[in-house]
Amino acid sequence: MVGALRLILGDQLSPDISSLRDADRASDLILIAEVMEEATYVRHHKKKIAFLFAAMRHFASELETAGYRVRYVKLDDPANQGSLRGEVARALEEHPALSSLVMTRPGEWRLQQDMEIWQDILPLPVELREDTRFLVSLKDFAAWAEGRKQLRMEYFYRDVRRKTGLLMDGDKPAGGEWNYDTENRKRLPKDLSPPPRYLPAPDDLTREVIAFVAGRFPDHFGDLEPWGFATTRAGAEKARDHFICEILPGFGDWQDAMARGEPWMWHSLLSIYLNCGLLDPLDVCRRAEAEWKAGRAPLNAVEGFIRQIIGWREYVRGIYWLNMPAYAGLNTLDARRPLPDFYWTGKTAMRCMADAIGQTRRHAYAHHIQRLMITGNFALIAGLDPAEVNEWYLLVYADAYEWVELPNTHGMALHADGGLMASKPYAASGNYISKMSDYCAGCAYDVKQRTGPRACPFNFLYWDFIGRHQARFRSNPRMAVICKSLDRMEPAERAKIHLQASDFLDGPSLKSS
Ligand code: FAD
Ligand code: DLZ
Ligand code: SF4
Repeated sequence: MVGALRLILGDQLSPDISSLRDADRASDLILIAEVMEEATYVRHHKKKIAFLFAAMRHFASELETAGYRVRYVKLDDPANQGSLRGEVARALEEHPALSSLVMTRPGEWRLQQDMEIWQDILPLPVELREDTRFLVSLKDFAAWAEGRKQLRMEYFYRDVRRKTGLLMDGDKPAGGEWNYDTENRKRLPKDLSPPPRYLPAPDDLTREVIAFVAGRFPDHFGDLEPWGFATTRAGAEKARDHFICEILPGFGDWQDAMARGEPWMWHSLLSIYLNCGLLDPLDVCRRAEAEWKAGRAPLNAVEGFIRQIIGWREYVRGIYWLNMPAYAGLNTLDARRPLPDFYWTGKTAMRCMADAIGQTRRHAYAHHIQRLMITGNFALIAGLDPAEVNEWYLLVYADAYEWVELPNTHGMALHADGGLMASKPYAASGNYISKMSDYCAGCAYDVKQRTGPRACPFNFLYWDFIGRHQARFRSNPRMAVICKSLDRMEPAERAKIHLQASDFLDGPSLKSS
């Protein structure tokens, strides 16, 4: 019997993945493999590994139920070769009748580089297919980007709205505006608590995987308990439906708000399922749109949510593949400081940082504003090395794959790409954090002080950051006002800021091992 070997990666758990198109259930063999190389190329959060292995095992059963022949290799298989390439070679050796290898392009450049040479070392035709689970192909993104001076997400997003017809009223945006972000910046009122979330307990298979990961990856970052992720498609769909029906109406209003001890707020918690293929992005958006059409969710919430998926998510993927591999090496602001230990331990007197990092350890999750304006903002204004920061983001979050993590970190948070993605750095002083959260009341630092023993580090680091890069920022119209404010500051105050920032950055609180 002649057939194809079809390799499916841990983040390709979609029945309509392009590598399965035209699969012959009788003669083809589907390979899914847990391998050390993928589990350790960065020291992923334990929860990320457990989630993915459990989801991979469930997906293998799903395919078997659908009639496919599946070869599932567990990590503790004594013959496990430790790499995807090794497992492909072993499968072909054991199934000599297979006459081709079919794969879908991976989500990371390093693996794609590896796969591109498989044709030279394997004795059969190798086909690497496009990943068609995105709304905009890489070819179409490149065509959109061609000749543009600035690649602004907003214009890209409008094109995708037109293309999909989502929230369109003929050729006009529903409600008259493309973007309702001005309505989405509310601070959480004191008497309002975020709603309860769907955080399922592990099933038997997942429990077994959790125990295995605890024993096999004890030194990796993060906690395995409490659990809270679905690991089947049906579970992911339940999480989606819970979000759409119960949470979505508040998504817009509190999208930028933060509250201590409240990791989820009104965010969807769906990236983990979207990124590994358990949910389909367009389907999720159509369901959100239906809620607005039925009058059950307001336009600012639904538009904001849909924009994140058909706008930002598609856009960062395009940016990644258009610019790799050079993108990862960019360091426009010449940031060189090592990552402080508290990014791992969460032990810092900065209450906002301790909360964001603590929940990252516990849940392998932080919402966007925490990633961007707390841990990302601190890394930016403290001048932390983008390579170290990037590795941190890639390993600590359960939804992290380089195609989505890198542009968000390098481009959005760190401005390491010199403004390719964001027209100005997302740098902010403690005032922003104080406005959007309840972190500052009860912090050891005083958010109102710029210098002095209790001054909030975000304050002196922010002004020192502007001072360090003033020559570059002056020519940016969106930074001109802030540069002028710095110009107006007394030289003695500027010197004080610089001294305090230097003492802090070189002092014990930023120790790194
Ligand atoms: P929601 O707030 O509910 O948003 C809905 C969906 O929109 C998300 O599920 C996600 O699919 C999409 N989305 C929202 N913002 C973005 C964005 N900026 N880029 C791409 N998709 C977006 N997202 C990841 O999926 N993986 C990452 O590794 C990742 N790393 C990040 C690193 C930094 C420094 C920053 C600032 C952002 C990062 N993001 C990443 C984007 C965003 O923070 C997460 O997608 C979001 O927090 C996931 O939680 P959620 O599903 O509750 O999102
Ligand atoms: C993240 C991850 C982990 C932890 N383990 C595996 C694995 O054992 N086998 C596998 O096929 N994929 C795994 N992945 C996901 C891959 O790293 C991911 O497919 C690539 O990074 C490309 O996005
Ligand atoms: Fe964070 Fe500064 Fe507020 Fe403390 S005072 S929580 S360090 S912003």
